[in-house]
Amino acid sequence: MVECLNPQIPLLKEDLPIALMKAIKNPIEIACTKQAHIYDGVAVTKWMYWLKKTIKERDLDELEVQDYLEKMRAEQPGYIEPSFSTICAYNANAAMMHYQATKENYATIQAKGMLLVDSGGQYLKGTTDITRTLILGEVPDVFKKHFTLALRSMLRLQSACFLEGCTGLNLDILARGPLWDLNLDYQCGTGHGVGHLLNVHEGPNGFRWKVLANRNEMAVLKPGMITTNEPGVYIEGSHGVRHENELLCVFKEENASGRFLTFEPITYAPIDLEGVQVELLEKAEKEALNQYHALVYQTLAPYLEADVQAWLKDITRAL
Ligand SMILES: [Mn+2]
Repeated sequence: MVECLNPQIPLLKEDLPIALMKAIKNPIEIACTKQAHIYDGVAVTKWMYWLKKTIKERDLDELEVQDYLEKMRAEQPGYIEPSFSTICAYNANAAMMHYQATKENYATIQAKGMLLVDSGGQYLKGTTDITRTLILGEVPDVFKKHFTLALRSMLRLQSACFLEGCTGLNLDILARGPLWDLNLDYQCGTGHGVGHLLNVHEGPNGFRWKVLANRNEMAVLKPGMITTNEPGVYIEGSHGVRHENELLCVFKEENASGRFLTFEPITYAPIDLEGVQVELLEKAEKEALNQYHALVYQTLAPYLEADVQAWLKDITRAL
């Protein structure tokens, strides 16, 4: 029981069975949400192609860039609306985790620096949430260093293999470890559950390192759960980078040691290789990136016109 404004009506604070029924997606929800992610990936890829091409020709601004992404999503089958307000943040703006460009306050984007865009869509087939950080031209070396660091974090969690019984608290260090090694951190969770054509933030599953009494994200990870994986590096007054894929928890193998689970990324969009410093990637991380990019290309190519497809082929090339 918890306190309530009207003490005559106590609130029940128990885990209700419906929370897990929502969080563990059934086979139809999984098949549909994968289709929604393909549509979303097509929209994001077309938008990235446009952005990379257009910024070489003229300046853009944060509002125009986010409007174009919305336009690409609106062309997709069953698209309804954004799943949350888009964060389109240039250079130092990206260091503010919840920055929002407005008509009164937005930045001009030039063919240099880095752009972070966190966005998602509600489709009849499901809900998406994706972040990509794009290199727009010349950037200081430290931007690429942090781009690669956040990517290592994302890839390590995406590649996790773990015993059933783990919560997001057990696995968070896989993402946060590379940052902690350098005395860096991001002041937020690593990821959250995603609803099926429902809230883009949905408990009880999530990835975070800290036990917070007022949050219920201690759920044991189960096959069928979908959780975002979105580590980042934020340097106040300078830049911010975040890479976000959604992960579907799946069964891997059962043996004498127990029941092993792993993740399958269900976000299909390229990582901007222009930001990657290959020499900073460990062997397994490089393999995970190549494997992910092969999946992205194979999944999206049939939906793309020749020019976008050729661009995607190049940006997803194996390192
Ligand atoms: Mn998210």
